Amino acid sequence: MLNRTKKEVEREEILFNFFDHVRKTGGTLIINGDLFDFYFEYKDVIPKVYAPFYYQILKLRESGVRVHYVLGNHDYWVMDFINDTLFDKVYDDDVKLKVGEKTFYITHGDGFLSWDKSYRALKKFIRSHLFIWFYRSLHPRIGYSFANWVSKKGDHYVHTKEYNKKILDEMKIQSKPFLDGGCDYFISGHYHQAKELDMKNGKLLILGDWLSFFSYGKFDGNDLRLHFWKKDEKK
Ligand SMILES: [Mn+2]
Repeated sequence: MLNRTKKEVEREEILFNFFDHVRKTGGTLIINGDLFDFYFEYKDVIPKVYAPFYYQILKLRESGVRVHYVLGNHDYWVMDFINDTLFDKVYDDDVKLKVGEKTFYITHGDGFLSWDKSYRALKKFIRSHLFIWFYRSLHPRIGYSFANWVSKKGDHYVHTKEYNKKILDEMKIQSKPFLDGGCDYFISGHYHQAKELDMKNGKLLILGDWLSFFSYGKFDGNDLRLHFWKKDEKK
């Protein structure tokens, strides 16, 4: 079997269990980035460790659910497999969507913090044509080993209360112009906290994650709410 920890397999089961639920409800599923710990696609090569996941997405789509994907900072480097084969729609940047009367601003969220200047420079660099061309020319064994090393090094997604509050206060400031400018909802991932906040105009949603929160936003045609899969709906 593929080289994964017990925890990873358990999380995957919970996610697929959620997908079963979405297959029954129908609608559109928008995945807001960082679904993969690391995804880098080559002209003729895709990572095999996610094969069960690819299968689940195709199954979802076969049942009539549309699946959109907003690229995150762990999985930005996609090609035609992700863009054309796997998902109905892929966004390589923030996206504004109108559903009925409501306008959604959806961002993965990385690079939004005002003090994150060096990260924004790094982000620009690792998304540049030159960097991607260079990285793609490395053998996948090297590219993946390096990325896994970086990823494990930075694997501290459980933050202190103070840090989370600082992020939330900043995201309130960052989302305000969008919400004041006509968006009903500002949705961000990335920050590993699950928050639903009514703002002066509209609502700020920070989606949490599927590592410890198992949380998601659900729009019922009228309002967008944050849900917790394990607590609310797991049958
Ligand atoms: Mn992220």
